[in-house]
Amino acid sequence: MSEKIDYRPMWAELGLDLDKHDALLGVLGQTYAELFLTQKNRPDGMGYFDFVMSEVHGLRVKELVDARAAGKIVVGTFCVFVPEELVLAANGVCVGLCAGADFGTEQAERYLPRNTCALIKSFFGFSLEKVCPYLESCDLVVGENTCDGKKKAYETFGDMVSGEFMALDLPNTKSEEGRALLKKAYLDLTAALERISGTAITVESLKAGIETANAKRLAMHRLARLRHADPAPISGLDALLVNQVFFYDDPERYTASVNKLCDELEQRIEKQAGVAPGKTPRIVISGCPMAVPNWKLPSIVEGANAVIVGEESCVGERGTQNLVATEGDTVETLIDNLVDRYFTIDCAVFTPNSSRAKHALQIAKDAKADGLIHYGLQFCTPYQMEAPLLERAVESGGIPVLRIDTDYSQEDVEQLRTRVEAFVEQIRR
Ligand code: BJ8
Repeated sequence: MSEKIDYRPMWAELGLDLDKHDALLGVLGQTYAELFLTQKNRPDGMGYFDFVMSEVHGLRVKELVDARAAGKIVVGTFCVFVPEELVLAANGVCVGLCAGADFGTEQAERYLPRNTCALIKSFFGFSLEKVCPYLESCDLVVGENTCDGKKKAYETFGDMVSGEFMALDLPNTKSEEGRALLKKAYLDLTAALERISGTAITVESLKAGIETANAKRLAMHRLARLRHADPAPISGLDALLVNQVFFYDDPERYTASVNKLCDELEQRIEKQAGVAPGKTPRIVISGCPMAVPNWKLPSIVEGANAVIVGEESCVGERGTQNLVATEGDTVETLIDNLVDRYFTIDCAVFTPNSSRAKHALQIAKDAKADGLIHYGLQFCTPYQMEAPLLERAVESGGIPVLRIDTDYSQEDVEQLRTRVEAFVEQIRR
């Protein structure tokens, strides 16, 4: 059985600090058991995702090590603007590197101002404390120039990674010039991937990559639609986990597992079987991405007898919306297709960015939500600045909004609980 495999030699080989890594896995395992395994009426299909999480630093990392031994490259990313399609086409494996836990904060603050968002501090902390086997497995780490925090942090971070580091210049307006900049970034990335992998990206390989990534997204669209049912067939915590595993797992196996889960959810809906009774207050979360193991706000919301039915987030529908067209006879045409799709991502680093509020309202309406909680990480200027605009747009569409700014610490949990409980009472039908 997998739990008998001793991964410590592999972790040591990757250069991890085994004692600190043990401490991290200990906390992660305990938190996971408390938050996820205690939920009632979970779909059986979540068993696969429980397994993935139990092996998140084990089996999956071994797969990456084996893939590299077989000649593939591993590419680490921090943003949904880095197209997995290109990585797959270059015989690569794409993994998300954002981290969602306070770890190594003191160390991180030697390099970063204290008033840096928790997400950036976290990936610095994981790297400095040598506890992230994904980061240590990367041949290439791509850091995208989006918010000022990330942009400046990568100047330091680029020197800390063991593989190669590439900064990807992204636009901040949805103009023609912005579109051209994004295309240039994808052409540069294509060249870097080809050089590092020694594999030319062809029309066939890029089409295959597009189809694989589209299939993943289609499965997520299906899951999002099924969550519109009342009673909700799956908890928001479990759905968030599925969205988080999106960034780590083997894409084909992942798509098959999500579709299997969706088959089960369809049967549940038919039987009116839910994770919470019908008419339980329904909430959509909108805002900053929640990377593993950032489950703080969703656990508070669902602990307050509400159910989360959608996420306007990069770890959610902002990240998975829209497909890439497969038509085209040249690599450049297919890259144009990538640009067409990725340029629609309404990250708050774009200005203006009114489509995000419209999308949030649409998600809330489709999911028959009673309220929306805007989740901003402290010191995240783009999302915190955009929050009042989004709040006005969503409230004028008839959906009450609660704005929460927080970080990864547990210090404000009781205060958040009080605010969320009051909001849930306010929106109860
Ligand atoms: S496309 S949301 S994944 S940039 S929380 S580091 S914005 S200060 S993560 Fe993001 Fe790409 Fe946009 Fe999505 Fe900066 Fe804010 Fe921190 Fe953030």
